[in-house]
Amino acid sequence: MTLVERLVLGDRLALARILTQVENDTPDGRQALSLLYSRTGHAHLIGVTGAPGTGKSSLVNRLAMYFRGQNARVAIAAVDPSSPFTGGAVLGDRVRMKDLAGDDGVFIRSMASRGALGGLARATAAIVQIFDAAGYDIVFIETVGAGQGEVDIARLAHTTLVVEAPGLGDDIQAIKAGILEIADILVVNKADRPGAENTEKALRSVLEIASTRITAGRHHGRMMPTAAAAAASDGVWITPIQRTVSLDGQGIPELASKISEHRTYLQHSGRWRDREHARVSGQVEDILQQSLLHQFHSALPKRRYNEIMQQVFDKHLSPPEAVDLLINAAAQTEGADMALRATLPKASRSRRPK
Ligand SMILES: Nc1nc2c(ncn2[C@@H]2O[C@H](COP(=O)(O)OP(=O)(O)OP(=O)(O)O)[C@@H](O)[C@H]2O)c(=O)[nH]1
Ligand SMILES: [Mg+2]
Repeated sequence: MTLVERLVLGDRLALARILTQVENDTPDGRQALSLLYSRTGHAHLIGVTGAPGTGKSSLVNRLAMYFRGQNARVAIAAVDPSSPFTGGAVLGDRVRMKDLAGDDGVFIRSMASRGALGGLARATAAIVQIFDAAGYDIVFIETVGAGQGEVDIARLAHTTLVVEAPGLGDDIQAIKAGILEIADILVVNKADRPGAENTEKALRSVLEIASTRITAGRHHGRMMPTAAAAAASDGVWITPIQRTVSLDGQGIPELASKISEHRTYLQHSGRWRDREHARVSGQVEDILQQSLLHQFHSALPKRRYNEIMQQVFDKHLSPPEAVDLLINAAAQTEGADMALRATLPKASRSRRPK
């Protein structure tokens, strides 16, 4: 039996192996992804992001247990772009998620970044699809921080939770700057700690500012807050704030029902499909770029590449001129791929490289 056949039958070892292949983007991994793709599209993808130590893993642990209680199968991808050390991240998450150990309906995967965040987003997208195809109903994607990389990863999700905790004070500023825009639900975790109320108030005022802007109609395009985006069309989703205590589970059932409400909202408003389409086209674009670049580099001799680069360094060629020349040179090499030839800029198609 093949690994893919075993995965479909629920074999966890096969799933683990395929996840590794997919994460490393091996030919076997790509093949598995292709074979399994038609089985995807059922899982609810839930992104969980926020500053380090706000309690994301503990929260995911609690939510996972809650959804298990409703008989959903739950997978967790814990992404740690900030730490280059696999060991620490894996160990920490395993320990905190120990409540779920031994449960067959739960699968936890920790991923450490290997430098490139673009690569990490690509790997995460693929891993999430494998979980989906393997029949997990809910897939959590935990990421740390508030950078572009995390935003890219959050875009993979249908529902994004942004987790705050009291005592971080000025972090609200950072939230204002960007991450709030991706939040479908705001969570004030560690509500047992002093200052939870102030954190919630601060978040609420930020949300109010955002919603005033909606009414003023000043937000356009992808970067507008989800609430604004929703209000701009027929359906309305007002980003709720939920207090939780991951230590003892307070607020978890309420948070879980907000997550389910968001899913219903997405499905009824047509936004579920929109998000699916956005995610999948982003994935295709990403693979397309990667593969064209790969074809380009394998077609063009390194020596020729360096010669042209040297001309840019010497100011004999501008960067755009160099790109024209490079593409032209690569497309005219023996055995250059058809796809690469098609990328030839029209103007330079007849021109011979210098
Ligand atoms: N008092 C209190 N402590 C909490 C709560 N939730 C989590 N913690 C503690 O906060 C610490 C960090 O929790 P994690 O769940 O690892 O937080 P995280 O956001 O996943 O951390 P990173 O992945 O390292 O960014 C741990 O010591 C938890 O026990 C809570 O609701 N109240
Ligand atoms: Mg964590």
